[in-house]
Amino acid sequence: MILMKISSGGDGTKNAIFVDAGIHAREWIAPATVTYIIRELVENYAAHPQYIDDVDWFFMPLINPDGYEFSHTNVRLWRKNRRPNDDVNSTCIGTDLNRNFEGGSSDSPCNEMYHGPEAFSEAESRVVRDAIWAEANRTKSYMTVHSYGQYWLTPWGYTAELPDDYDQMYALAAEAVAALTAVYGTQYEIDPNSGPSDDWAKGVAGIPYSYTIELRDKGPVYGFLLPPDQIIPSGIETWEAFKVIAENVAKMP
Ligand code: 0X9
Ligand code: ZN
Repeated sequence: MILMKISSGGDGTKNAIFVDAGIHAREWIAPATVTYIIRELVENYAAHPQYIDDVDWFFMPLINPDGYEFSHTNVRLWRKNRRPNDDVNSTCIGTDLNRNFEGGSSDSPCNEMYHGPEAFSEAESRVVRDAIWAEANRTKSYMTVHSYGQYWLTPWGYTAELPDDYDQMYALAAEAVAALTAVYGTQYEIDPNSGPSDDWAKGVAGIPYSYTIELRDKGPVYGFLLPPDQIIPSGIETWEAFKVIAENVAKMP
């Protein structure tokens, strides 16, 4: 699992942004879009140095590598990781890593949303948890990138109650989504209904602007099978949203 830090240096006290993608194997557009953003930041640094000079970035572009590989070689719509289950009575394989951050969801190993034998039973979710913890005190935004549906989701997922700072979370999401939509007109819906990893990042690790982003498209024809000619447009429009996040994170106290 690759953790990439992008920084212009300094004493490690700049505000930071943590991004992961590919927790669900079949959501191929997510690692691709995040890779596009990494490329834009690094290779076009001279065109917009402030996005690296003013914040530090931590990227984990593919946090379910075994599942991702399996979705290329065997089962295109695989979702979970690939660790065999401890339950000897079950032949089903894999845990939904985005249910392994907390309790709830399915306790059946054959279910697509199986939460695993206990929270953080899986190596992948432990690695992500530890990487987020290591920089949590200066990380202002955590974004976990998924597909599909074109949603910018805010906590919480586990309760219908809204976080105390929901208005600020919504305002930043709205500014980011407006910048994204301005490129090609792609519509995103902002909803309070997040996934377990950003609930954890906000509720436990204390990262205020934690979001789940569900990229293109809206289905039902393509869905997870997004045509390759949408990869670059997804990168271009999502980069505009990330710029807004970075500009705001840079200004945060
Ligand atoms: O179910 C998930 O983990 C995420 N959706 S996905 O289709 N990419 O798998 C986030 C869902 C957020 N919504 C709910 N918590 N219901
Ligand atoms: Zn997903």
